[in-house]
Amino acid sequence: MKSRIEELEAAALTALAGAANLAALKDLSVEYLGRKGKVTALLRSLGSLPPEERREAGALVNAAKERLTAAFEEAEKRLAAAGDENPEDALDVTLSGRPHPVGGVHPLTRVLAEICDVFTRMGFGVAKGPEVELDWYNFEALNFPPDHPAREMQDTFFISEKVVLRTHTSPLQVRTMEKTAPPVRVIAPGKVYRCDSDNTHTPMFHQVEGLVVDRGIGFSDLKGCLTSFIHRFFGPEIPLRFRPSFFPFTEPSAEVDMGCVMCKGKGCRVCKDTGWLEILGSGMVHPAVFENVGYDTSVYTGFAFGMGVERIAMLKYGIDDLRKFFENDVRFLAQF
Ligand code: 2U9
Repeated sequence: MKSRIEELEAAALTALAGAANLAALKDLSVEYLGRKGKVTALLRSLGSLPPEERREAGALVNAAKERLTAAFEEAEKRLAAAGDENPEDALDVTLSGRPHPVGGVHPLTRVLAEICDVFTRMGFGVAKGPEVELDWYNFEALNFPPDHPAREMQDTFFISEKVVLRTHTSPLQVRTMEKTAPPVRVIAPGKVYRCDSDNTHTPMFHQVEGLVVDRGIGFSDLKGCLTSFIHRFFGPEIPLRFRPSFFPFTEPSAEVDMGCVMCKGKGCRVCKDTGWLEILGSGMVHPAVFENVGYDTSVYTGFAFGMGVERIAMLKYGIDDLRKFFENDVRFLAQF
């Protein structure tokens, strides 16, 4: 009897050592310690022993059962801590995959990059600079004298009397001209700030401005450059018109309209039944601006232009509400 107990215990411990995972361990536990298991059967068989042997054999089987129970518990802890390493149990290859949503480029970033791309292909450089600006770069150098009424159009956020959040990206071109002698061919993309907030205005928006300075630059260069841009960006068939306008930093100035991309000029809600959409502002750089940066106005002329990126993006993608760009609703953003 003693050797049968020892053999059974040894066999159980060998099997236990080979159990690769919790499921195999459970099967072994049933096989040895379960109600119909081998140890239980051995205990039951004690009844057939002569009474004088029964007591000693009973003690041996019970001791073996206790050791095995402890060994099973130990093995269970070890396997649970190590994680289930049998790939068949760890991985259900029939489960459908978990989707990992892929992020996208924000529509404004995309449109900004596309605008810059058209101009860099034409040979423009890209200027970068501070969003917190000196009054000099934002206004004075651009021919806005102190107390000039045109300053009021800009709804400025003031940091202090002489420091503002830039209301346009024009300071970048002034800084470029200060650093570089003509010829200059640069675009100035970036965030601008105006103290204005309603359905069609946000306190921060994006602009791309441009500046070309050289000998003999005329209004025809302005028209050619902006026509090329709009035709590249919106399509080669789009009609354009140049309307007289006013900006302190350009003279003469012109606003550029393109045929409505929604109704093809027939008249609709977007173009307010005019058939035309205002797309950018432009003009020949005012000589006072050149004087402020030390450019010789008897030698150099130039043109400049500016556009709102949100407006361009709305027209390009048929978006009807400016605020959609800033709500960060993924259902909107995922469409781009
Ligand atoms: C320098 C000289 C001249 C930049 C220009 C405009 C016309 C213009 C608006 C378009 C829509 C601003 O975002 S918007 O509201 N801009 O109409 N901007 S000319 O002229 C410059 C810039 C820099 C040194």
